[in-house]
Amino acid sequence: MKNILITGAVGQIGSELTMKIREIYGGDNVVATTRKSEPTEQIKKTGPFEFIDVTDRKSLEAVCDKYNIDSIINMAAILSAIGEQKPMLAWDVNMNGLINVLEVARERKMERVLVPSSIAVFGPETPQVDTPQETVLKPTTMYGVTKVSGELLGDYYVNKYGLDVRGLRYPGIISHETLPGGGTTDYAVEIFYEALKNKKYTCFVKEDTKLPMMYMPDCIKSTVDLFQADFDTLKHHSDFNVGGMSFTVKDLADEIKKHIPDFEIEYKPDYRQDIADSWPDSVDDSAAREEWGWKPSYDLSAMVKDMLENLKKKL
Ligand code: VAH
Repeated sequence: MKNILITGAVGQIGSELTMKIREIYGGDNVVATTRKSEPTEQIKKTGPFEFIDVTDRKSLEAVCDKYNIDSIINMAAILSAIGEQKPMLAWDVNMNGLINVLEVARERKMERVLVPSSIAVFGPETPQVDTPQETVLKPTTMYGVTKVSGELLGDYYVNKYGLDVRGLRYPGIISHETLPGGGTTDYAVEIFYEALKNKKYTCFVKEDTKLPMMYMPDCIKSTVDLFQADFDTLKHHSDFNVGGMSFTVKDLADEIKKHIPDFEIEYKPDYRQDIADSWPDSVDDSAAREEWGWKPSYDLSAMVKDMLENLKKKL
């Protein structure tokens, strides 16, 4: 890969992934793009930046041709919570945007496309514990519908056109650099800001809500490892389960209390409880471990310690 384009490069994952990909491939070879959000100074000064809307194929084609792009990392997405408030927007960005990315990559015979998926592909009928790589995919959110469709579309482009498409099912991602944007797992980030600022957090899901989560360094590592994996070693393509850790909100609050003893949490579940309840507690990521050597580094206590240390500096 010599010229890489990243969509959604100002989002929670995209903003840190862009910096890592630039570190590996050279800043000038990685074009960061977003629809309208202002990029950070860091992103602006370390390489090319463009405004594009993935739902507008012409804007995507123009940037791909301007920089002779040979690989696309498509981070642009409307996440689960906003997706339930604006389902047609979620379909438009997540599906029409993806079709544009895949078609532009196919027409230009690009080397590689990475399209994130999510544990949101799973639904109430899916086994909740150690969710298998191959299982029932009947999501109850529009976001989940777009992620299942995205996986099927990605694999179709692999099988029909020989386009090298890869994807991984992100769990909830926790980070201290960029706030998440409209996900159901956002509580696992908000709780740290509130604990440090107010020593109190009102959580929008119940204390026994257990979900698979991953700390951003592991998220970046899994994305880069899959992006760089040898195509011939992959039996799966667009849909790898990847796990990091699994914990309840109570586990997380109790771990934070080890550092902030007078931290208090209360629970006021809202519409996002139903979304969280439809997702698994933990996933079986043996396929990712076998096919491209996936191995997480962070557990709950290491993540909480690092998050608090970094947020204290930031806040
Ligand atoms: C969301 N953070 O909450 C995203 C993610 C697994 C959840 O896809 O929508």
